[in-house]
Amino acid sequence: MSATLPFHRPHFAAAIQKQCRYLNVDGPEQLSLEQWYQALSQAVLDLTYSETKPLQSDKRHVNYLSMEFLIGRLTGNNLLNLGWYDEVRSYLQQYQIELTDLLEQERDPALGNGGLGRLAACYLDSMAAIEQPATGYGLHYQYGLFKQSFADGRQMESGDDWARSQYPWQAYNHGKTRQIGFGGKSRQVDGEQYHWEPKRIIHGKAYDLPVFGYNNGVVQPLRLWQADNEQTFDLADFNDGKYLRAEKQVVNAACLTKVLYPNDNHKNGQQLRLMQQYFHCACSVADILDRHFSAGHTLQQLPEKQVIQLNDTHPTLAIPELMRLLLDKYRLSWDEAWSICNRTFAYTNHTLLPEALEQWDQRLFKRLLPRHFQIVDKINTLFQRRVVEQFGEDADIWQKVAILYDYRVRMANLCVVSCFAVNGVAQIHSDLIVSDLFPEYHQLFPNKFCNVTNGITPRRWIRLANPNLAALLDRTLDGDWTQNLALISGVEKQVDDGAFRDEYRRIKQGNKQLLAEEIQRTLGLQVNTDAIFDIQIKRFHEYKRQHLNLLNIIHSYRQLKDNPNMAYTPRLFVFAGKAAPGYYLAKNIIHAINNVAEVINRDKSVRDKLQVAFLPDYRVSLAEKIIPAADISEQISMAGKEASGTGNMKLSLNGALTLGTLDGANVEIAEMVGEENIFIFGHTVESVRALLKAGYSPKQYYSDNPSLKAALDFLTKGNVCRGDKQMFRMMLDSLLERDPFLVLADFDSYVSAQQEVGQRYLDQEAWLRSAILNTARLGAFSSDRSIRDYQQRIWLKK
Ligand code: 26V
Repeated sequence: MSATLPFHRPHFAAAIQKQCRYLNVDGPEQLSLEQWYQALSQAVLDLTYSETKPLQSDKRHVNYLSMEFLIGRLTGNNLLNLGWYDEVRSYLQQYQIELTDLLEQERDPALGNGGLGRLAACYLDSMAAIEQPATGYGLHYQYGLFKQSFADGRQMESGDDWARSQYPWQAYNHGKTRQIGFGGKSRQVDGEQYHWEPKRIIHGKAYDLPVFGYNNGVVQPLRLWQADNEQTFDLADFNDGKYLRAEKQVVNAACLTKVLYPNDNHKNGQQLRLMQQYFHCACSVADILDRHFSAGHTLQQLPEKQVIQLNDTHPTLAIPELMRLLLDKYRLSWDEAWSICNRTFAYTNHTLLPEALEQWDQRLFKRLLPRHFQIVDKINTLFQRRVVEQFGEDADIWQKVAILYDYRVRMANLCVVSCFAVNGVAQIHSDLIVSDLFPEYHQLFPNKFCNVTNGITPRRWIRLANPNLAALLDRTLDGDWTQNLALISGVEKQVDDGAFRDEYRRIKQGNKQLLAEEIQRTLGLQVNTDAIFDIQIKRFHEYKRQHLNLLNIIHSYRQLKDNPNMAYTPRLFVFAGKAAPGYYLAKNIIHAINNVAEVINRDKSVRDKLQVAFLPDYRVSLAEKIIPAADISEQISMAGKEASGTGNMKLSLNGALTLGTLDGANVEIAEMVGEENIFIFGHTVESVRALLKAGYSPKQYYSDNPSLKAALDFLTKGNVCRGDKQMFRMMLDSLLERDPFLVLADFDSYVSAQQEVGQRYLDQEAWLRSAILNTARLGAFSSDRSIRDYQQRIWLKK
């Protein structure tokens, strides 16, 4: 174990004083809150710069390649991991500065879409914590995910120029600039030897962010590549006198990392996206080789010293890029190069949705990356021989497993063929990968496939987000649960202890009060903090079924209107989440929720019983405010569609009871917490299959179920649609004509489960017990455990 970094108050004071000089103020007393934040984070960087050290270890170095890292705000997290949080808080008190207010000044870089990006950030935290040497490689987007606001209930998007004002946690790394080629030709030089002559070159500049390990003095980099417009003139065009065309390409180069693609679980065939992917891979692979050689290792040692973990198929081009370098630059034979690649790359699959599986147009691919195309073509041809050996000449099988097919390059297939390991992100998902997505591959390579269930870092998701719960755990448990979350099972012994129960209840109530204040500030809505806080926070997607939640809300509202004296446990429904700007149906659902919310929240007759709050601009820092306040965690995807989910883990660990389907990690959460402490409803993977096979007719459900009919019809009546019956047509047509995610088929079961939730909440003592048991039994969902699984099941294999 490395040692923790001591905190020297005088050194710290001096570092702040130095920042005051940079900021042109006389002393700390004169700093504004924003300046305090700048001074504090810079001071921490200065003080840690020479003190922390990269890990010295014989372990294989993990190169985690991801197009997305949703890192969240860093200052609080870094202070916490350094063990300086309390000292800095007390230091600030002499200036009447509240550390939490200061931390609110920080931007929350949105360099990812959702679960996949946040998972990458949790994994960096865990690798530093458990001393797994690692480098994160990503892109330095100028604009992160758009900011969301609402206008008349509709989603509005605006740009998020996150690093425009000074962002203290990144450092430009001068020595690491790369030159990346695009286009041009691949020429045969002699015999089997090829040489790629790109048409143009784009520079990749490295920005490093520090990832501190928890209490161990470790720091390792998250390296983000930014495209640069220096020297990007197409020289040939320039000399031809086509000056303007040459200049246009300067603009293009600067565009390359301009913006994060805002799609999530949906494919996007644009050239710029493919260029981003190659740029990310080429910069990262070159950097990995540099580091490997600097450590004195040989090419043959690459698989023994390095592993390249691909976060979904987005960084797949790293495979042909490494092949190209091994073949063309280092002059290895095909077999030698292939053997190295084959033992270096591992692939994590994050979705089964067919529309999210990446495929590139072959002509586009070839035009942009001619040499890489040749390499992929050869991998495909050699693989075809293998398939014929195993299955004979079978066109149906080839159609499924081919890498090149129908003028498309299929990235997932390239990954499975080239990597030594393929993993899913929850047990049910990994099983479905083998049984539904890649059964033929499983026959060919039975040992490649495994499961690593996702996890979340307890540092951010308890210690930082829920400090009062953290303090209670500190007092209750022996040993540091922050680095060994398995210890949290010790809470189970306290479940009947009066003092512990009172404290746990008080903390939840306090967190609900804080969220109520946030809702009041952002929406001007005063909410009832005795209500059940029922939370659905995630990207908007049909398969996640926010509209199922909405239909139950409408159903409850109608019942309350018809029967004002009926027994109903007060509810606050909270939503947060963004829809991809081009995903009109998802935006239509957002609009519907906002309009229904407005009607309900304005209706005095249901006030204090039913309220709906849709908080705009969901992001990591907002999640930290919502999650500790949750009573119910909505995880209601159609079974088989949500690969894992990670919000489900955060909510349950913080004492929310899950209301969910048997999908993704919900299945494992149910096993851990026990069926008395979770609400499971709806079709299962098997019954979904049977229903679809028998022929599913949503209209039938509509006509047979008067409550469902009334709930759907509500959306075309009165104030909700402001007299415009067409307003929610897109959503209604989809539900009534196709309903691809069985919303109507699960309506009854969901409504019953919601009624049971209301009943159970009336017994406050039993509810509290369940909440405590959720916290106590979720230790296995720490991302430290996930990383250890990766070590044992994947990174130790070669
Ligand atoms: C796909 C695409 C397609 C091309 C355009 C840009 C883009 C961006 C992201 C994606 C990712 C789709 C896969 C994904 O995010 N999966 C989620 O991964 C989480 C972490 O494993 C998991 O918890 C969620 O269940 C799963 O939906």
